[in-house]
Amino acid sequence: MTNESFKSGFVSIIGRPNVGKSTFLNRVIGQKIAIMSDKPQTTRNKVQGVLTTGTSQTIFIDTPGIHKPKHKLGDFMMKVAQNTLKEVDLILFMINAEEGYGKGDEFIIEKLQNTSTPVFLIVNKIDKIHPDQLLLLIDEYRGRYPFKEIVPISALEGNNIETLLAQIEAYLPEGPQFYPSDQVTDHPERFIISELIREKVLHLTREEIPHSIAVSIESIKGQDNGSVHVAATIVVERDSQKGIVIGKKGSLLKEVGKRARADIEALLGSRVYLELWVKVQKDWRNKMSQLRDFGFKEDEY
Ligand SMILES: Nc1nc2c(ncn2[C@@H]2O[C@H](COP(=O)(O)OP(=O)(O)OP(=O)(O)O)[C@@H](O)[C@H]2O)c(=O)[nH]1
Ligand SMILES: [Mg+2]
Repeated sequence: MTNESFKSGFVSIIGRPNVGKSTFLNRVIGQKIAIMSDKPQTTRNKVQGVLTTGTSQTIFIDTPGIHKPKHKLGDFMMKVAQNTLKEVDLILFMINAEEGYGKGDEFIIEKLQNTSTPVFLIVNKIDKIHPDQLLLLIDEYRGRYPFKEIVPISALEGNNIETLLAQIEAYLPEGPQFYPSDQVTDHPERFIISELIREKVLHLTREEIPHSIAVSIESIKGQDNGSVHVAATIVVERDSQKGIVIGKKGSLLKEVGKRARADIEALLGSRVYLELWVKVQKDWRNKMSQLRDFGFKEDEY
């Protein structure tokens, strides 16, 4: 890059679970790199998405929703979210316009008091509320923290995203292009594939299952005919959960496979043969050794 005024920087997206952080990231990147669901605590690890324009490169960091941890995995998720507050150029604190100010936000604002990084308040899901309600909500938050900008958006419908991107660019420092223009994430395909499979299980199951699963990719092999063979294991905590994930005569697992295969084919741009297994590993969320096996490595963050 010879252009001296090129800007680049890191922007972290934080907020309570389920406010739409991952939906926003995917919308901005224009490709699905972070999984989304209507269940809280969908995102477990940070996901970086890279947006390159003619004048700037922004690396967005999607983080797990901030909540009170109940197990080691939860502790890990909170550390990931909090560590991303350090060494970024801008923080986007996202809230759900439908919910008012709550304890969770209070906790996040406390954390923000310790940083000198500029913070935007992003009011998401404005498609769900009346404009009058929006003004009241903004007033409620404005007094609690010196936000540099307050930007209402709908990540789902795309409202006001371009305006927000322009405001973000204004806050980025001059800097080099860190990633090639066509690279949209720094995550290996392996990770995204395991996440896409996990997302389908989240969508097709209820209650305790979504939080009890992990997906591990055993192998990804290109075939002579140009297709790709993926073998993956869905890990659950109890035998009863294994039964649920497999479903009657294997019906649920089959549906997971069908939906995940379609997404993985879109990601890889080739035909995919997906082989899925289900395995029980008791209480894996509380075992550090198993968390590491599933790629939750603290020292990387
Ligand atoms: N109506 C509406 N729904 C939205 C909007 N943005 C996200 N959602 C929905 O909100 C739910 C949660 O979205 P996610 O993107 O998974 O939320 P998240 O903040 O990443 O959640 P965690 O990873 O659990 O912290 C999904 O069902 C989305 O479709 C929006 O602008 N409007
Ligand atoms: Mg998320």
